[in-house]
Amino acid sequence: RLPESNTETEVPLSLGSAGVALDAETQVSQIQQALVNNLHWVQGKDEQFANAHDYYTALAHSVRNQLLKKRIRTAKTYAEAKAKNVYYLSAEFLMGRQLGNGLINLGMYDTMRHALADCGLDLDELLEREAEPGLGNGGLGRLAACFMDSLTTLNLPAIGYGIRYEFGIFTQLIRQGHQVEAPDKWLSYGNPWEIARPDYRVEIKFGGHTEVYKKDGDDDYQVRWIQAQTVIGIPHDVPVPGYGTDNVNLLRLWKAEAGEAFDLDAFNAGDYFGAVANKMISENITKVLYPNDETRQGKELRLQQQYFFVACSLQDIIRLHLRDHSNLGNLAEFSAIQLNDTHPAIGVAELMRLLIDEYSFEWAAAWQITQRTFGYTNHTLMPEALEKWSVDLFGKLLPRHLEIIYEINHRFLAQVKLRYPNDPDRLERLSLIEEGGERRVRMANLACVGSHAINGVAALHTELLKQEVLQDFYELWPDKFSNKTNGITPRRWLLQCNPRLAQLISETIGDSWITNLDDLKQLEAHLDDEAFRHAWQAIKQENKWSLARYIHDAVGIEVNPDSMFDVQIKRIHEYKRQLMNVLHVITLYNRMVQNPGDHVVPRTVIFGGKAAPGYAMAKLVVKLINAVADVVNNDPSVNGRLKVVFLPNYNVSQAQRLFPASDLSEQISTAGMEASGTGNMKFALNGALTIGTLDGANVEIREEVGADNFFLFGLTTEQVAACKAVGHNPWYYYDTNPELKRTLDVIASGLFSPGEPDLFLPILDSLLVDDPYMVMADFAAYVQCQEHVSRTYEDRDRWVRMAILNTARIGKFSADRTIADYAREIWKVKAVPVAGE
Ligand code: GL4
Repeated sequence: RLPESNTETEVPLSLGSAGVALDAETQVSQIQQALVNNLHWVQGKDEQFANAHDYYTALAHSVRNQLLKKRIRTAKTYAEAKAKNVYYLSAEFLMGRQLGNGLINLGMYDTMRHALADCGLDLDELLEREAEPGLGNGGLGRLAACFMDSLTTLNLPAIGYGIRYEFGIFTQLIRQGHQVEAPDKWLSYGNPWEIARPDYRVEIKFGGHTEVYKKDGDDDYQVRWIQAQTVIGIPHDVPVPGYGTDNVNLLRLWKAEAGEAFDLDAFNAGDYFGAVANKMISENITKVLYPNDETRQGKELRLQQQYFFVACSLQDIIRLHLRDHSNLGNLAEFSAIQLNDTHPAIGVAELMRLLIDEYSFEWAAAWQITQRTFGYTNHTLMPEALEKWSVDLFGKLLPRHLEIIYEINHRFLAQVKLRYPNDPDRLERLSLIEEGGERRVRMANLACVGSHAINGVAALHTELLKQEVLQDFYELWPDKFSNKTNGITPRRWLLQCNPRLAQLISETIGDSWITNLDDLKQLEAHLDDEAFRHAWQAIKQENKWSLARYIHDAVGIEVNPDSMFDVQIKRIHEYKRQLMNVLHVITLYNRMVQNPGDHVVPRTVIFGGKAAPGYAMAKLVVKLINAVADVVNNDPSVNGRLKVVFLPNYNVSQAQRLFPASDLSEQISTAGMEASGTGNMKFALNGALTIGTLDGANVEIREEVGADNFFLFGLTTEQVAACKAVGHNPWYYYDTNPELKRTLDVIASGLFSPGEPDLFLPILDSLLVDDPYMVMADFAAYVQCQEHVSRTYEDRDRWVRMAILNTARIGKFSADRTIADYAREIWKVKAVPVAGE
């Protein structure tokens, strides 16, 4: 039922752009024409042989063509405007699937669905064919992706720079309840969204030594770096659409390839295999994403990855600057480079090296340009995440950078000494080099010294940065510090993932919320409209039914869509306290076994999340969740009133199914440990209520939605600190709380580990020996708060009102607001809108 293909080279689709509005019939037939052209001329197949993947690829190319058309005009507009650009440097971009998002942002989604249905194709089915680009671990990488969406939607000229990992975050399998990792071969069917740009290749040096020399006709000495190895960086560009705009920005990801000159030596010496081996070593740099969140991996390859993508990006930024300007003296006026955590912090030393060694700037001038150009965002208070590289390793891999860091440090500490003449401890703490034991380069200190702006990602987190982790820097430069509370894109996290709710909202208050999320406030005026509340509830119910089907297909568990969907989805980490959640589940189970006749509010407790492969305790928690699920789900006396689900391989695509179907959002980290959280925002936006501690952005979410519409429990940051100061005694809680005692005893009894009675001993030990995450201390308050949650859920009308208020009052957490704040206060960049066709 598709038309004949034609040989026009330009696909004649012109939807979503301002200007000529085609009538619906013409639009549909043009979409079908584009699709068949791409099927034939991109995939080289016709309808007789094409499979779903071919149709997906053809469709992706149709959307990509629209994006590229806009991109070409965007590039022209930006070049003419000579405007200031944002360069967002991040080792992770967790973009999620591109096709659905591209269709939404281009305004083509409904027309496309219709056009495909008209020729017997199901859009949803094709969307499922796309491999998820999992180029990040969790919140930090996903934040970078939300920021790209908002940067473009706000028409800000921006490039996201990162790494094109051949293998993204591992695929999580569950075997006998244990996590097993499998490689993520996301590129095996090709990637229609990227364009390789070998013409913008750059050369990156590694290793070797430095030497002093005199430039011709110059009296001054210069330093040059004689490398041991050269690696080539090839940029791969992914177009990033915004919502309702003709601007299209770029995500530019670097792939490492072997540098030829070096291979040739070995080749000419007759060492053919040696030459090829060298090629493999180079290409390893961008092979695989390190799967740790909140822990550092002190591996040489990780430092190579960091330097590689930063050095590639800085060369690219300089190339772009020199295209429009005669020299680099005004770089900071036209470029704002943001460091997404310390992973790209080596950029400070690399820009200094480029300016001084390659472009002959004096130190002072180079330093001023560098500081004015960089901004640094800190994303965690966890000490195990603070990056420190051994001076030995650093000097071996980046000898010139180590010299430059020593020089930065020397000048910096001289300045500190002037201000604090008799304070050697402070000097020691501020130093870029950690002494005592193995000397190490402190990347957070390098980032602080080399940036003009330092920010945290939620109000509480920024305060704790100022008081604790970065206190000395705050005392030195209070004006450098500011808070930028995280946000999420309403496009992917409501419009795309929850179309039914999005439609109800737009029918009720119009669709301005899509780009101005504060407009959701207007929903409050409809709170007393019974029909509206019913419609709201019916949508949640439909979403729960569809999640129930998904759960059944994924893990074979039958869940009751009328039960409360109680959801905790995030990386598995002790501080996030999935363990406390499971202990609550076991407690509910114990009650059912002991008092089978008691009335209970039925719950489905859903978990999703990956554990770092080397994080034994987190993996054991995954096993415990699955073991508890096995017992609870198969005990007839429970009678379906409690179900436990661990969904394997939590990722962005799965998240898009989970948030819209959730009733209760678990945000239960130990106070003072979660920098912000962003899943908390996605739940509330989709009308789930939060049970949470006063941690990260929870504090501000509660402020916005109102204390009455948030289930708060647990110790505060100050109380946690006070408790630890006097010596926290977990046994006290075991001895005085009979339900908690029973819960731990049941685990110890081996009920959840038949044949392996000692399996969960490390968990019990951790709880009873030092309980660093205060699970024992917060448990009673958590259980009590959960009872309050259950009682509230029984009053369904009250619950729906609270849910509506959560959605209505969550506008602050749009990434559009976050990005507007960065743009105004840190980057000083202005919008450059691209004119419609
Ligand atoms: C994180 C924080 O843990 C998380 O709270 C925050 O929301 C996110 C984005 O700012 O950054 N830091 C690291 S490391 N991983 C994260 O997800």
